[in-house]
Amino acid sequence: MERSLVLIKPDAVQRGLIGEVITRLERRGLRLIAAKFMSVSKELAETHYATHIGKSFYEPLIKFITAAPVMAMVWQGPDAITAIRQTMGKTKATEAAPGSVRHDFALETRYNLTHASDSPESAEKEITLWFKKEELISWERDVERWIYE
Ligand code: 3AN
Repeated sequence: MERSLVLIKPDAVQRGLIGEVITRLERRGLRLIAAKFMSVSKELAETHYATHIGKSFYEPLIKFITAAPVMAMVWQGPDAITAIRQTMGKTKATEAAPGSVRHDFALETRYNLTHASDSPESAEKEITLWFKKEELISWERDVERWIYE
């Protein structure tokens, strides 16, 4: 079973797309195990995007992610990292598959609505960065037996 950090970023929050993104992940069959609506400090933003330091879009990206609240979540499921990134669509909105969140609601890369972990290793790092251990809820979603074994 895999887990992924998912951020509904300031653009999606401002545009009223929190419910839309959560609905898609729930309907896909994934299990929500943590969620908090929060402001992002500069320090948290810089740690989260540390791999992008020095890139042309880094400074605007930090400004963007700290400009308004985000909905931070952890979702779990089989192959969750690939499944969630597929539901979100490719980073560049104009290359995202039809039916994905970024295809359906985004046009530009900076305003691409969501973040989702890109590997099990970064997922574990990101989950530890954004959530305390006790904020992760252990529960059974009964319908899962009709979605996967
Ligand atoms: P993803 O969020 O799909 O994993 P990353 O990790 O390559 O993509 O990029 C992190 C974030 O940085 C993106 N979600 C986007 O907001 C921003 N970003 C990436 N590439 C660009 C770019 N070429 N121009 C502007 N913003 C970018």
